[in-house]
This record gives sequence, C-alpha cells and structure tokens, in this order.
Amino acid sequence: MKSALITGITGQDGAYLARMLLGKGYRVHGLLRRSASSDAIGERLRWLGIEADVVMLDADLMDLSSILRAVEMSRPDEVYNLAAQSFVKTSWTQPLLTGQVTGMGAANMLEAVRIAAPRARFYQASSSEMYGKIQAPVQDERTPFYPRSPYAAAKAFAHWMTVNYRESFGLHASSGILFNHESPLRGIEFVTRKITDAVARIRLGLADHVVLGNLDARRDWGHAADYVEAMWLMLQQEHADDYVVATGRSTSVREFCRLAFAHAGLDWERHVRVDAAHLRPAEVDVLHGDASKARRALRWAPRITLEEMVAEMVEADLERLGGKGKRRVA
Ligand code: NDP
Ligand code: GDR
Repeated sequence: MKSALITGITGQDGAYLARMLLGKGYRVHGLLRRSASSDAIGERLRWLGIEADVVMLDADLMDLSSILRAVEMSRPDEVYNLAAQSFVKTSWTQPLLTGQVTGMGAANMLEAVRIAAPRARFYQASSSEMYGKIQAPVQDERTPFYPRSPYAAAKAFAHWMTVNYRESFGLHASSGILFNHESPLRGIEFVTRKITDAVARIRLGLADHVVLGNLDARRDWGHAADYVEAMWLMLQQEHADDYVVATGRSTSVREFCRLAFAHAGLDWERHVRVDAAHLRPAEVDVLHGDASKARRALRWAPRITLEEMVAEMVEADLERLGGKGKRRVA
C-alpha cells in the first residue's frame, strides 16, 4: 500500500486529493495544525465523507521539527505540499506571515523530505499568480514571472526552491503551476464562492445584493476535482518536471456573475454592486493558461466545464442554506 502525506489537507484541494488517493488505495496522512476555534478535522473532509479514512498528524508548516516528525511517521512515497496562506488579498495585510507559510513553509517541507524521505516524490502547489503583470497573451511553462502580491512573490520563491532541490539534490520534485480552480469546497472569501453563496442567499430571500471589486478581472477557472488528478499524474512520471494546469478559457468576473445568477433565474445586474474597498493594491488583470505540455506528457485534460461547475456550486450553496439545491459531487 502506497503512503501519501498531504499538507493543506483541510483545504479545498487537500480534501479532493485525499479522496482521490483513498480511491486509488493509498494510506493518506494529512497535517493538522492546532486551532482553538475550528472543528478539528475539517468540514471539507466531512462533506466528502472521508474524515474517518485519513490519518491526521499534528504539525505546522512553520515548525520544521513538527513536519520532520510527520514525514518520519508517515513514511511517504508521495508528498503533496498544498498548505499556504492562499488568499491573495490577505497577503498585503499579512505579508510576513504569507512569506513564512507560503514561501519558507515550502522550503521547510523540502528540507524535511531531503532529510527524512529523500526517495519520496514531492509536489509543490505553484500558482498562475506568479505570472502577475502579464507579458504574454497566453501563459505556459516558459512565460516569465512578474509577481504582483506578497503571495505571488512567496509562491515564486517556493517554486524556485522546488526546482533547485530537484537540480541540487536529485529530489523527484515537481511544481504544478495551477490556474484558478474552484468547487463547492472553495473558501467563501474567493470571488467565485462569494458569488455563488450570494446567489443562493438572494434566491432564498436571505439577502438582496453582493458587493464586489474588479468585475473586469479575467481568470482561467477550472474545477478542483480535475486539477488534483494532474497533481497525481505529475508524481507518476519517471522524471520530475514543471507543468501548467489550466483550461485554456479565460472568463471575466462579470461573466461569472451572469452565469451564476442566471442559473438561479436571477438578473445579476440587479443584485451586484461594486465598491472600491474590494480592489487590490495591485491587480492581476488577465490569466489565460496553455496546458499543452500537461495534455501531451501527462495525458491530462479537464472534464468539467465552467457552466457545469457554476451549476454545481450554486446548487451546493442552495442546499447548505436550506433551500432545494440538488447535491451533485463532481
Ligand atoms: P486553501 O486555502 O483552501 O487551503 C490551505 C490549506 O493550508 C489549509 O488546509 C490550511 O489549514 C493549510 N495551512 C495554512 N497555513 C498552514 C500552516 N502554517 N501549517 C500547516 N497548514 C497550513 O487552499 P486551496 O486548497 O485552494 O489551494 C491549495 C494550494 O494550492 C495552496 O498552496 C494554494 O496557494 C495553491 N493554489 C491554489 C489555487 C486555487 O485556485 N485553488 C491555484 C494555484 C495554487 P487550515 O484548515 O488549518 O487553515
Ligand atoms: P485569486 O482569487 O486572487 O485569483 O487567487 P480570487 O477569487 O480571490 O480573485 C479573483 C479575481 O476576482 C477579483 N474580485 C474579487 N475577489 C475577491 N476575492 N472578492 C471580491 O469581492 C472580488 N471582486 C473582484 C479579484 O480582484 C481577482 O482579480 C486564487 C487563490 O486560490 C490563490 O491561492 C491561487 O494561487 C490563485 O487563485 C491562482
């Protein structure tokens, strides 16, 4: 039986990845950091019905001794480093913490693997945010980075550390440059889930409108369930490498609003307000990925369309709020 260690298992991607690996017969371990308030194991694992099937290990990415112990205890064949302070806007108000967790945390994980499990295969959750101030209409593995936030700068550090440990120490370390991916398990602070949650509230008469920031921003949105497959495929290759994972379709926040409200029979223009308070100090205007390398080398392709994902997210939020949403789990 193969063993996997997932940091960030209580997050969106960690939950979907854990479910996929359990389905493939892995023993799945995850890091659990102490919190005084949250429910220990995480609502997302419960939502997927797998909370009893994973082994949780007490550790924090900023505490090297704790993650060394987690690596030793799990004896992993594969390590997926998904933990991060992942909300871009918060990275301007907590830049140092973001650097510590999102940047140095990855270095801690690489060190722990180098010391305690050098034969394990390592995945780093890199991000399209690294492209930042875009200099190419479509971004692939050769597009230069221009980070536009403390989050993106920390991710760029983590990305290059992953490349460096591959080249310096021969670790089987791969970096997935993933474009935005969403699901009913997306955090409520991210724009897609903020919109689908608002649609459900408005539909059920619990709210009248939602306040957003930049409606012109464009993102290449895929589904998390599809994207965790690409992570796993990277670690099944003979040689470690870096891959862009994207749908190749770029959509504005405005168009996402239209789709989500229309799914509930609502006109978005009557319920969306804009407030400059939701703008960012520096914006990433457009993201549009080219995943040709992943399609070719990994034989990976996204299965779920944007329209299907929007429908799934709106229905899940309706159900959460006590409405008549039809639960569909991709
Ligand atoms: P989430 O924000 O949903 O999950 C983040 C996870 O990191 C949570 O499990 C959180 O634990 C954990 N974490 C945060 N700080 C620490 C810490 N100090 N020690 C240990 N664990 C910690 O992120 P996603 O699932 O959306 O994303 C997964 C990864 O992929 C992240 O690294 C993100 O930056 C990256 N990424 C995401 C993309 C996306 O569109 N979703 C696109 C590209 C990259 P807790 O539950 O305790 O808070
Ligand atoms: P992003 O995701 O920053 O791309 O990072 P987010 O959903 O937060 O923003 C996407 C775009 O929408 C615009 N926007 C708003 N965003 C939020 N959160 N709230 C609003 O009210 C709002 N109005 C407009 C933003 O300005 C932005 O342009 C996500 C995270 O998952 C990262 O961890 C990951 O690395 C990248 O995706 C790829």
